[in-house]
Amino acid sequence: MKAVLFDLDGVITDTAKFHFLAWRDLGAELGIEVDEAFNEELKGVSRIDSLERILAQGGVADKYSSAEKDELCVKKNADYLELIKEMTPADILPGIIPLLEELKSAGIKMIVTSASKNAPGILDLLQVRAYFDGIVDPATVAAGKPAPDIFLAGAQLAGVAPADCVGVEDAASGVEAIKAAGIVAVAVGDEQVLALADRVLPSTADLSLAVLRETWEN
Ligand code: B16
Ligand code: MG
Repeated sequence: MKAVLFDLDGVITDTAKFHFLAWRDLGAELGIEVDEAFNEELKGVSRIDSLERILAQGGVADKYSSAEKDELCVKKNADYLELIKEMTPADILPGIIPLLEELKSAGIKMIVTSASKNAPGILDLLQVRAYFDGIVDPATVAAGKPAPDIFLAGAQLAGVAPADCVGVEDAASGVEAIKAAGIVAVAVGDEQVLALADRVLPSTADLSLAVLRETWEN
């Protein structure tokens, strides 16, 4: 194992609740209910693809022009940024700093492979950006998760073969993307939702160099 490819939302910090609140409010304005179960399907999914899924859920996908959809995305993101602006290092999920320290000491490359265009700003708020050797810009990859592109780009940014990487994810779409890239997947969360992963852990607190290495070796 030469590199670890990290998802951000749901792995390094829990921004999922803020994405949910912002989508729920936008949905309410459009007369479309976004509940927590539906929100699960939006995890790891890009901003525009999330909006498309919400509009499809409301049966109104054809009612909006692409310019109007862009405007709705801008609105959602403004609400989201307002919600996350007070984030601090206290919002880093349990076990993440010890893991980043262990990986750094072992000389293992660390790359952020998040669908979020806000990832660099969030890493700055959390004061963890310096740990990472690179952040894949999701705007530069052709297809979002569950397509493998972002994880293949992550391996390339690390200068390592996909077979020598481990991807860490919290979302079904993300695990699917990691596996499609031919990369070993460690997931955090519900075993049923994340069944495609090579290993599922209940919490980020269970992540360690030993667990990642052991999963990669097997
Ligand atoms: P943004 P991840 C994903 O981040 C989120 O899980 C998903 O809910 C969000 O829509 C997506 O980023 C895009 O985020 O609107 O900030 O560009 O889980 O891939 O780190
Ligand atoms: Mg995620």
